Amino acid sequence: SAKKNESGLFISAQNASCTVQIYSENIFRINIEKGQTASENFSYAVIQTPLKIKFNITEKKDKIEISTGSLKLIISKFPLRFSFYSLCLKSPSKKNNEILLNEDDAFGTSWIGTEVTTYKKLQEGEKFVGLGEKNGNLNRRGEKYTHWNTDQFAYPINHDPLYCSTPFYIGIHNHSSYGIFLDNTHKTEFDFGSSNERFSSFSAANGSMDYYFVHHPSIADIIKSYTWLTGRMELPPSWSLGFQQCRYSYYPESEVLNIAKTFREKDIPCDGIYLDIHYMDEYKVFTWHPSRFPHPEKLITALKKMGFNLIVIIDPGVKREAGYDVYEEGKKQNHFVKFPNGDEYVGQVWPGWSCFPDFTSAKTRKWWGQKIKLLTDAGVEGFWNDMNEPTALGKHLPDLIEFLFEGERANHKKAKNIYGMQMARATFEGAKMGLNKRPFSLTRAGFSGVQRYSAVWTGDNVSSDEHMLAGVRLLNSMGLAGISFCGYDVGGFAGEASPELFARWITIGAFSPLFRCHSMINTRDAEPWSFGEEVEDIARNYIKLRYRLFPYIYSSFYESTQNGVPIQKSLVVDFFDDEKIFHPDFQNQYLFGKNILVAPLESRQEIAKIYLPGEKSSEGNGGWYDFFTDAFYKSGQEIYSAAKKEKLPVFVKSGSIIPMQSCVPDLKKKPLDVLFLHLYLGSDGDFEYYEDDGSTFQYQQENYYKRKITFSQKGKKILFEIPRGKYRSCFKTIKLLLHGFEKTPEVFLVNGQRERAKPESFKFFEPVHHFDYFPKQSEDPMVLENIPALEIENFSEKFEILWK
Ligand code: MIG
Repeated sequence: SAKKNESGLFISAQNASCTVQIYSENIFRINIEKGQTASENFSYAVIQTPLKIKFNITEKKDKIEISTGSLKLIISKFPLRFSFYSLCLKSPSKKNNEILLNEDDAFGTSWIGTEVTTYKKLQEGEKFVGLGEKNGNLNRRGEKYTHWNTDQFAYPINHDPLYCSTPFYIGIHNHSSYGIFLDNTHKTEFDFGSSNERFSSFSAANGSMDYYFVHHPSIADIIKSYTWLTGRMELPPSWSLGFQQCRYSYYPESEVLNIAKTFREKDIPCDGIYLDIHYMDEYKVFTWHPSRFPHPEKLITALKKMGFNLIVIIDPGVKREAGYDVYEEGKKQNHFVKFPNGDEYVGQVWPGWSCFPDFTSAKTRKWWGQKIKLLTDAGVEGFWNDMNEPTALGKHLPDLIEFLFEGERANHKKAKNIYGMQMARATFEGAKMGLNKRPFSLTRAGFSGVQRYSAVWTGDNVSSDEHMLAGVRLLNSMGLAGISFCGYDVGGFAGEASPELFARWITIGAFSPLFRCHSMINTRDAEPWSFGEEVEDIARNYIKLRYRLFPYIYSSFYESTQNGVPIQKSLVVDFFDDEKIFHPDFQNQYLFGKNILVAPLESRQEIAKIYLPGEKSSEGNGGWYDFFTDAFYKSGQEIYSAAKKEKLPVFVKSGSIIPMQSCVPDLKKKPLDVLFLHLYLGSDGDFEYYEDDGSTFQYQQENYYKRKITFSQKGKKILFEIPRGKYRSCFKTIKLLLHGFEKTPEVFLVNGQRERAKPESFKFFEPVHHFDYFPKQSEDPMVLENIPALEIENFSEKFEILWK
């Protein structure tokens, strides 16, 4: 029997009950439980409640139909099965009322012991993508994955599970796509037809079958809906988008200062330096080692003078030691995780036997946040949460330990996957209070929604070519699960990179959201200058390029805070209907921001095979430009491109608008007052430019400079809309560089005024010095000559540029 209510309906079946809730036009929640009661499942991940929208329900003898304008669910009664249909597909190849997903007739949702599983029919040609930090191919068909936050040092590239769990995937078939988010923190499993041709399934070891079905015609919108449900990242401080140098571990303070000085002497931009566990006194969290770091404030002030922020590691384990105030306080105030009989759980981590704060308690998070103040008071602005799977030096904590879980109470089996995210939350919220400006926070473990509190990195990778490319795929996949700010250890954590590998890795890393070098204790030096002068030149070139691209990158981050669309964006987001992008040769390719295509490749490979996606149209001249040479290629073809280590294959889509600035040593410094706007002709395009002070929360009071720029190919027109917001751009002049004219028009009309374009040369890189046999410069100077450029000085009002 079914009962209609405000947000959907409640269904009572023979052995189970089911709540269907309409969250939005495009999101339906299904929650199936044993027994006849509908419980309000508490969720750490979901921050929304159902929108008040209209939906229709019709009930017949054997089925119930429930629909919004976009999505229809047919629930058959005997047996209870769920089928989803699209009502929002419009193009001829994508038909409405076609099945998006239905269930295995025999199995539907069922239990084995406490484990609950939902079986969906494999659709014809169905592909699966996403699931966050998961190894493997872009298309996950034929594989099975587990979500169980795990500390795995030097994980093999097919290893599963890793550190962070986001049980959200996207299914693709029949020119259409949908998303499923299983909101259950227990161990969950996703089987995409791994040993059968009949079903895909998802299951949870315990708790209810609580999932959200999301559907839109585009994957970007599916991610937008998923991040509406689970939240989006807050705008990070601009400095955290610069280059960051890490090491296990830099100490004492003189070494830290030396590293900082070397960056400046060598003219390599950098914004952050990390302290790993050796900065603490006996690895005790919230302490400083007395001889290695006797004057943290002084050190931090000196670093800030040179343009660096300090980021420190924080582990959850609190050393059990009489007289250690953090331990004593935590014990007295009841902050630590306990066994069911009330004894403290004690596990072994870096400081020795340690207790674990219960981050699923609001009181404990607050306490932790106040401790963070000890660090912010010293001037720390970056926080690196490690070991929060949680792990006892790679070992699993006992299942019976207990967590508050916001009053619901839970054992470790239920709390494990959420622990890391709640630690990141405690750290982030404490840091915000302590700093009163945007902190940078990084975490290893997390769960769906972790993006609200922290960036995530992919843990202990290895210095190898295959790991470098596997890492690219990890980030591509994390972006599909709402984690826009993510990164891998450039150069590889475990093992040692060859100069070639380090060079390639840093060029790719320059086009990743979090750009950080890190390496393991007792391995070779791994700073950008540690691999010889040739590699140093390459590293400098690409790090500088990253800094020059800052206006583009920052605008992309801003956009992602608004719609959750990944910054490192797998090609599947824009081109899911194109078979080719799933091909192993091309699956690593991604877009960095809206329009820059990156084609990563192994270090020794000197020729890249690349697929340039997009429709092959006879009309128009849409396509891709080689970023460094301006060579133009039509969409929808495979090409080969020279890819020596100093030239990563990077392309820009026609119709792109890419803003760039002059290079700065660190992003707290203002660039020169010219904003370079590169426009690539060929198709229509637009870009939302975004700027603010880069560090405070003032942008939340409209203290930003936001401006839409649109380009019409047919109309031969570029339009700059009136800037929105109260912030004043730091740029005084726009230099518009027009790429792709076969013949430059004689005159341009800038707001009606006749102007001539001046030929400009644009230099990407300084020559690289090769030292193989004898000193020689790179053959390719990477300068673009004769690009028509227009200089616009007064650009505060709306204006347009026309040509014939
Ligand atoms: O047990 O803090 O993934 O980045 O350097 C190892 C030392 C603990 C693991 C992290 C790694 C970090 C290391 N940590």
